[in-house]
Amino acid sequence: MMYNCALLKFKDIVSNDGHLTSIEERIDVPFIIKRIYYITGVAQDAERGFHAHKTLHQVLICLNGSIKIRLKTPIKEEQIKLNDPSVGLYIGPLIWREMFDFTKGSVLLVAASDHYSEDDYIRDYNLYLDEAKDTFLSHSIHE
Ligand code: T46
Repeated sequence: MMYNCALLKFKDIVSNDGHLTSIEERIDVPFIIKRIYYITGVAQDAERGFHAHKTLHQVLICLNGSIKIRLKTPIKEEQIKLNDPSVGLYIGPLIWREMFDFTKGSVLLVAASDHYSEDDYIRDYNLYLDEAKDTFLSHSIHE
C-alpha cells in the first residue's frame, strides 16, 4: 500500500443476530477522532473527492455496498475497493483521493482527525503536485 495509506482490519463480532464492529480512537485508528461524516445517495456515475488534505488524517469505511477509491501521489497511483464494514482505509496528509463506482445504496462513513476546515483542502491537482513534490521526490519516498 502506498505511503501514508493503510488498510485497517477492525474486529468483526459476529453472532446469529448479525455483526458488530467498534472503532476506538488511538486503538483501532491512529488518531483522535474529532469528526465523523457519511456520504449516501451517490449516483453510480458520480465521482467525488478530487482533493488532498494538508494535515488531516481520515479513515474511510464502506458500511453498505461498495465504493472504489483512487489514491494518487506525484509518483504512484493505486485503486482500492471498499466493500467490507470491518475494513477501513486510512488516508494521511498529502494523498490525492477520488471516489467513484458507488453502488446503489452504498454508505461511506469517514472518521476524521479534525474539525471541518476548507483551508486544509488542496482542490487543484497542479497545486497538489507542486505542494507534494518536495515530500515525495526529495525525501526518496518510493512507495
Ligand atoms: C474527503 C472525502 C473522503 C462540510 O461542511 N463539512 C464536512 O465535514 C465535510 C466533509 C464537507 N463539508 C462541505 C464542504 C462542501 O461544500 O460539504 C460539501 C461537500 O464536500 P466535498 O465536496 O469536499 O465532499 P467529497 O465527497 O468530495 O469529500 C469528502 C471530504 O470533504 C474529504 O475530506 O477526504 O470525502
